[in-house]
Amino acid sequence: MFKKILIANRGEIALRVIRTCKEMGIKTVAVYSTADRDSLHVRFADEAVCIGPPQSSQSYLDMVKIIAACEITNADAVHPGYGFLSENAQFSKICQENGIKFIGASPEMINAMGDKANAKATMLKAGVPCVPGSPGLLRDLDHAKETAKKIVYPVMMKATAGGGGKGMRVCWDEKQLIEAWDSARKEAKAAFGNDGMYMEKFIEEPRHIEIQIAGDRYGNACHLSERDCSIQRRHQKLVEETPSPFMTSKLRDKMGKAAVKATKAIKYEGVGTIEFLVDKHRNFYFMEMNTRIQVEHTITEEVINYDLVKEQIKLAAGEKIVGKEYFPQLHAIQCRINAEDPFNGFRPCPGKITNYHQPGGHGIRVDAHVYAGYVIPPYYDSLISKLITVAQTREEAITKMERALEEYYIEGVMTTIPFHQQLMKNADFRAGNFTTKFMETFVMKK
Ligand code: MV4
Repeated sequence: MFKKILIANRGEIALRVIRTCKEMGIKTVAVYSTADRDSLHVRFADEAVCIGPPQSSQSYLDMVKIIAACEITNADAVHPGYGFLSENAQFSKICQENGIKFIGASPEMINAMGDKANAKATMLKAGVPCVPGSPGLLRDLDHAKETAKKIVYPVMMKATAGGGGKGMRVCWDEKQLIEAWDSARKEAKAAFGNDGMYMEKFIEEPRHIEIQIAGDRYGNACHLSERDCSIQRRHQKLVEETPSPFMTSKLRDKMGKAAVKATKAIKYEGVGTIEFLVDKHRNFYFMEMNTRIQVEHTITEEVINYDLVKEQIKLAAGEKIVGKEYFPQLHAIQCRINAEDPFNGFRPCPGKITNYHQPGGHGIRVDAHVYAGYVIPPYYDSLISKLITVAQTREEAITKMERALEEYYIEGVMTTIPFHQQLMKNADFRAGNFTTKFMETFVMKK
């Protein structure tokens, strides 16, 4: 097992990883930018190294400084959390070359899954259902037109280097396709330096349901059930829950088997997520694979009573999966509490938290790195905390969430608490009747 892990991240996830390391008897090293000097991850780690000014490019994304911090502190592994360097193939490689275990995917795996057209081809070969579309990249506009006719409009053009919706276009007819061809490629080129495009049938009003998976280096794999992440806005998730209210035991079995098949086909080591689109007929299609621990891993932990970060560290150290069948008996919901103004287009509201009181009691978990007096810096994402409730049923988890939100006091900055309060009262949400389009029509009451 590792003796000392450096956490190449900040905020709640850095603290989350430190907590598990402590329980495992592993020493921890925090790295921080000058903007995060007073952050809790710095205080709770055994050692802390300042790695530069506030801008991510000069601190949390600066690989040279992070490797140097590993060397100074003699850390034998790096946990990248989510975002930042967590899915950076070059960083994974540099760690490898310096004899530091990267607690995440190998460079080859990150590259294979980071190229979406390539990932899709790999999944198709493994027998995982994918959206009908172009086998590989589109050669030119004529090829795109031909392909669209074959799969029948509406179609979606996607950037192979994409993710998060960049370089993605829905086309309802050939005229739109012609327009999209240049604009999508230009957008992809600017964002990723790669304008490779592929095409799929457009799935209307899908649900975003993902399966948590784990694999070990001996070829064993298992799945840990699903998370419904359909409540999102501009590709930012706001609420996640498990089980999905749309799930049936038959569909879970099918999706779970597909996810395990995918994991084994690529010999995946570590924890990861297979994202699926699910249409109204409960057809499901592979969308993307995430080779990191995700923000919403918490709800899975709550319903199966299993520390996923601990599992991740154990798998990275070469331990075997204890493959067991798992059936969720509980229901968990996570609300992301962001420093944003939900009454004004969720605009970020960094600043000082002047007063802070967090909810507690049975079935409530708060993952947060903030406290009264903490200043939310403007340089990073606006996540303040993750509020998770767990109960026997979905109804009880919602009721508990309403109670917890009411108890939650964050003063000094605007937060998404009022949004979550209104969402929990929404009839469609309560009925489990929502797709990824839900937020397009949701309006805040003043
Ligand atoms: C789609 C789709 C409909 N049909 N693919 C959005 C991000 C990227 N990872 C894939 N995305 C989508 N791909 C086909 N063939 C709709 C989306 C989509 C979406 C997916 C999941 C969650 C939220 C979404 C919001 C808008 C579009």
